[in-house]
Amino acid sequence: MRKFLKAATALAAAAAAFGAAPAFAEFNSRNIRVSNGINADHPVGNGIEAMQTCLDEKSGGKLKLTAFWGGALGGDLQATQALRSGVQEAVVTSSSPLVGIVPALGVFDLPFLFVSDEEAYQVLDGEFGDFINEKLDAAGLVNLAYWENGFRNLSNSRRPITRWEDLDGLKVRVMQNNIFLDTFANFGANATPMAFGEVFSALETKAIDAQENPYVTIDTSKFYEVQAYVSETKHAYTPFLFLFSKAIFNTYTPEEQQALRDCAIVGRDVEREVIGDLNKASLEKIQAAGVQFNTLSPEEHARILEKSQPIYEKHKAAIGADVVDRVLKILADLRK
Ligand code: TK8
Repeated sequence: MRKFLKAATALAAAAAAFGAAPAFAEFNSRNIRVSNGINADHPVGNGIEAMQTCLDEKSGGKLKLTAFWGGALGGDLQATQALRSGVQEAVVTSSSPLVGIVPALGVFDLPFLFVSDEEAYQVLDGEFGDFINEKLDAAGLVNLAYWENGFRNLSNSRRPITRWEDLDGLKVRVMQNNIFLDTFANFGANATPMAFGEVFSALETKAIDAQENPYVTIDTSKFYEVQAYVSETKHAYTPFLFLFSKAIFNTYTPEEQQALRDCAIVGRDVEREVIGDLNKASLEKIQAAGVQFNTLSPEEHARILEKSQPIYEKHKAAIGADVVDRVLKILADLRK
């Protein structure tokens, strides 16, 4: 009897000790604000949902993402500065408006750098992506993962663009980025830098004629409602960065940090997959709304590519010659 009691007490003590350890002790309750310039029905929304499901499992529901859409917390650049000063946790931003903070990001703005999604994924998810991440880190920004914005195409209210000369005199909104500015000025366009949040009304009031973004953005940001032509130019693949404030990240436990890194990759994969599916549907929706669509012939594609080459030399020093050479070497090896 005594023996039995002793064993039972030991068992109960062990159970109590086990039960007393709070579940997910390494995790604190965190409300993580993630701002976006695009709208909730953009595939970034699917990515954030998948990331949240992953975080719920890993943290027992303690790490919570709250997304703000349509630039509600400010545009890409403004939100990124809020991260750097530690007053906002996270942002999904285009790399292009951030070249003033990290000049090396300009490498992704070089016209016609990537030829396919697969190539972009290999470069971004590989050692080159890590190399850029170190530079972001030095600027107070933790890049959890490269999400997809995608190949950019041109829409306008004037005429189909079938060759680069058709851009002559066209008022094109470009991101706040000198490489985009020069790329379009070089085609003879009147390139106008503007924050994303102002694009719809500028198109609507005809303050500008044209803008360039992936189909899913032309769809979900409703640009097709105020544009008459869409031309498939695929002149750049600019990534989204899932940035976290380094100042805030540094106050998180290693388990919280790891969960965020892992789940940002889960979200990335879902987001890229949904974009892959939605691209075609978005283009169909744009056309069904009455927007005229055209592609460039292979000859004109070759000409526009050729015409863009001086941009590489012109911006090489500003981006960092080592950065440009490095990516070109990786791409040459991938294409062997
Ligand atoms: C949304 C932007 C947008 C980008 C642009 O905040 O500015 O044209 O392509 O997706 O990041």
